[in-house]
Formats: sequence, structure tokens, C-alpha cells
Amino acid sequence: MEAPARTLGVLAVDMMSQPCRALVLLDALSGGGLVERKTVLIHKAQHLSEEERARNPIGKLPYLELSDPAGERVLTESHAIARYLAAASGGRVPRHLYPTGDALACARVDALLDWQHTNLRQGAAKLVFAEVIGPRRGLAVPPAIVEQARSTLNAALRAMGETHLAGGRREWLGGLADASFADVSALCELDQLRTLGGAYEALVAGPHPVVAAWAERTRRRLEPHYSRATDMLRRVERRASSSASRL
Ligand SMILES: N[C@@H](CCC(=O)N[C@@H](CS)C(=O)NCC(=O)O)C(=O)O
Repeated sequence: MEAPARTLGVLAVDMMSQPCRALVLLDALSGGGLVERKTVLIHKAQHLSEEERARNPIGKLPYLELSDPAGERVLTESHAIARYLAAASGGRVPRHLYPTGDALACARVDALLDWQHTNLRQGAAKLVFAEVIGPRRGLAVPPAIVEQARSTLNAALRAMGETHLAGGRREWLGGLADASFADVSALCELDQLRTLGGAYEALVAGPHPVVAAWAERTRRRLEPHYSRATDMLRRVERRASSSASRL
């Protein structure tokens, strides 16, 4: 009997976190077993416990605790973790997700991932912080900051539709032949807007139909893993939709 392929480390995640969901999806789409999964709950401040801080001083999720560390034991940043898993897993990550070994094809995916972190994430994550996370932590976010996040998000969604999806003529971000990890990561980023009670329709589906159609296509492409990875998010979405819309 063949020995099961060993994991590359322990991935610490909270399934309410968008970069965590993206990596869980990457693992599932690769057949599972690239990593072991450990849950660390942000809303219970478990990521800030003494034990967690000693392991991961950056204090953000996800992180990968490496099986074979050369130097530091922990690797942070979801996009770097994804690249590492693709490069170190001996071809287990499908090439359409991350085309290891083809420098230019990798750079195309990287460009989309970098763009996302400085555009889409700046809008979506800041808006969710201002509307949900900040108030939960007792922080009142000034209306001007909320407005700025909304405007950054709107500009990013416009660029995504007009440029990365060429006004709907491209199926996947950047005109790649199939969904890449950039599609997975961007979808997870947008999905968090579902915690804002009705905001997804108001901010994405209504004004940006090309992006909304891509999001639906990407969700279908990632099934059955997508439904599993977003189970908790959808429960929170249902709760948010049953209370009055905040946007
Ligand atoms: N750029 C990082 C983002 C990491 C990040 O901001 N994680 C958030 C969850 S989405 C977190 O750990 N927040 C906890 C906190 O800020 O206290 C990545 O892609 O991994």
C-alpha cells in the first residue's frame, strides 16, 4: 500500500477570514491533505493568546506552521503560503490554480494577487472592519473612513469588471484559461461583504453585473468545496440579512 503523502504543515485558520477560506479551498481543490488544519477563533481573541503570540508574533491568520522549517517555523501571508504549497507539494496543486514552473504564467497570477491586496482588499476588508468588526470591538469608525472604503471598493470593482474581466469578454480574471488562485482569493474577499446584510447586492451585484456574473461562475467552478468552505459565512449572512440592512 502506498504511504499517504505527508502534509507540509499545520494551517491555522478561522473560517470567517477571507484569506483563510482561500487557502482551505486551495487545499481542497488539490485533493486535500496538503496541510493539517487548526482552528483559531479571532472573535474569541485566540490568535492573541500568549501561546499563539509566541508561535505567530504577527498575530494575523492564516499562518502555516511548517513541517520542515529552514529557519523560522511559521510562514504568514496567504498568497505566499499558496505559492509555497504549490511549489513544495510535488505537483499536487492543479496547474490552473498556480502554474509552478512557468515563470511568466506564475507572474500573471501574482500580478492579479498583488493588485487584489492593494485595491479590492483595501475596500472590502476596511468596509467590513468599519461596519462589523470595529463596532463589535467598541470602536466607532468615522463616517469619512467608511465612505472612503466604499469608494475604494467601488473603484476596484469597476477595474475588475472593465480590465481584469474585459467587460465580460473574459471568463476568469486576467483572461487566464481557467480559474486560478487569484479568482479563488478575490471571490473570498468579496464574499465577506455578505456579512453586511444586503450590502452584497447593493455594492456588487447591482452596480457591477460583470463582476457578479464572474463571482457566480467562480463559485460553481469551486464546488463542492466552495459550499463546505463557506458554511459558517452563510450562517452569519443569514443572521445579518434577518436584521435591518446597515448600508
Ligand atoms: N495579508 C494577510 C492578511 C491577514 C489578515 O489581515 N488576517 C486577518 C483575518 S482576515 C486577521 O488575522 N485579523 C486579526 C486581527 O487583526 O486581530 C494575508 O493575506 O494573509
